[in-house]
Amino acid sequence: MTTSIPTNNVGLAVMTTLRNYGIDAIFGIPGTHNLEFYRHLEPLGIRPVTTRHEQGAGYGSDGWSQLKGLPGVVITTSGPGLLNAMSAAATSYCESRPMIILSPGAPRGSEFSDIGLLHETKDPTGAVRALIGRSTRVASGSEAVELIHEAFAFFAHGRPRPVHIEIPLDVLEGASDVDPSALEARPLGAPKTAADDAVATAAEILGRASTPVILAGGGSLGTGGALLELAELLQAPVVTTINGKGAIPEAHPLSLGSEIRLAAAQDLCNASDALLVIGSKVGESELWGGKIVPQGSCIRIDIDPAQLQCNLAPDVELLGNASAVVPQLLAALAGHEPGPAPELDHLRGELRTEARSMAPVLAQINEILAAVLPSDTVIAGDSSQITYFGTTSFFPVQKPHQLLYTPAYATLGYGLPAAIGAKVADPDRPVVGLIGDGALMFAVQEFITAVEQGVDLPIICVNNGGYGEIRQNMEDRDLAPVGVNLTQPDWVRLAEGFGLTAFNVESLDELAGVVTKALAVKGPSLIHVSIE
Ligand SMILES: Cc1ncc(C[n+]2csc(CCOP(=O)(O)OP(=O)(O)O)c2C)c(N)n1
Ligand SMILES: [Mg+2]
Repeated sequence: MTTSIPTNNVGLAVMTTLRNYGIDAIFGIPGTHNLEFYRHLEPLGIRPVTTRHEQGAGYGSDGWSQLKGLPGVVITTSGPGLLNAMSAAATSYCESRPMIILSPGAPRGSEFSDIGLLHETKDPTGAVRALIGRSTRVASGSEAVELIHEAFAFFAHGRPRPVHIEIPLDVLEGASDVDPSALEARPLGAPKTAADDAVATAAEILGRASTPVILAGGGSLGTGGALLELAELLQAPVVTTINGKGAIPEAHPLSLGSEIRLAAAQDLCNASDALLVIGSKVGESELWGGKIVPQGSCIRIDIDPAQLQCNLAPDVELLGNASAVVPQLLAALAGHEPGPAPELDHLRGELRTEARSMAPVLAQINEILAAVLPSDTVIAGDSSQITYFGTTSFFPVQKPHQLLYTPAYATLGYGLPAAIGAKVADPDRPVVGLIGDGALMFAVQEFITAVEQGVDLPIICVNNGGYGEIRQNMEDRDLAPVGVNLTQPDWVRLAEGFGLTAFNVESLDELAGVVTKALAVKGPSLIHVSIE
């Protein structure tokens, strides 16, 4: 069948704009309505990663984004494809991560219709807007392109959150109305600084503090070496949220790891005479029921004005991009003489004991992995105990984004596609999935995506016979386990069926050796570790 669709269409304008910002991979599933995005991928040098469910496309794009430092781009078809990606979009919203979702929509004139169109959905942008805020149905190619420029500016200067653009099918397939010069990437400008007087006040408080502490969240990850410099200048211990893991190297003597959810770390923050909170909502999901109630002064840095007061009212608000504000603080503290190094060994010991007591075997698995894996390895975790009782505390990282995880939204099925996305972004970087049996089953179809993408990717499945966390929750309230002890597949045969190399680990003594073998495997591999 020949068609009269112009090749210089709006699909080309949109994809060209994305390519001009450096996007060289997209995650999605082609469908009848989104083909005018797909037509242009190969000519533009954009790699399509076809996952086997759109949720995996969303999480794949998140893993890719974290390693690439660019927003993840998801392309779905209209209706079900878009809705399937919504857990991932809601995750990016909750975790403050940049993502662009492109979908086709009903042609102009048939929006909101109920006439039996393919994938007819009552109000897709209304539904998506309810979840993530930014969802727009455009009326033209120029509007779509403009929204992409706006998205990049927003990711650079706002709290990153997903953006959805719906392009009516007739617009998508129609001739481009966009001037080629409008497709060029626009300069994003310098990160936003905070008001000088607020910086001076903050520097004064921090400069005279005798027990300063830095609490770094996900919003601190762009500060590079400046955060460590500030910590050293103040001799301030740095404790991070899980999203802030690696804000400074965790082997550094001032690092207390990503342990803000532990009572001893919260006590330290609360007792400090000057607490500097950077890019964190200080939310319940990061504090595990604890509270940050500083007895001393509190300073917050955030790019989102609403977050400056969220959960904790500071004495000084520094509204700006942490990557600009931390250097501002350093400049304002020029000449400051660092105080004596804080004595942290005892506290560090307490934190490790507290963390280990939650799940000693999961601590041990992570310690084995930390010893055998290269220090720049990226671990993709999931909402499984092995991640939040294990990797967070017992897999120290050097850099940001070495643990891919969703501590707040906590969706099962994140880890495997995120690992694939990370590996697509940086094929030379060691990436390992470390995932519970329950979580892995939410995304098991993405094994074939990993095979298809040719990624060298060991996935470790920690099998405790089902939904261990929920089983524990039930026990804690005197409920007999119901719906949590799960029938397990033959994991090795399952993985082999998809074309993975698979290993069974019978005892933890074998784990290091098997992981070393898996690291040398071409393509994805599964390591099944039963800890039942
Ligand atoms: C999409 C989704 N559905 C349900 C839950 C509730 N939930 C939280 S943890 C968990 C168990 C996960 O099992 P597994 O990955 O094996 O980890 P384990 O708890 O056994 O360590 C469940 C069902 C969730 N977090 N996300
Ligand atoms: Mg389990």
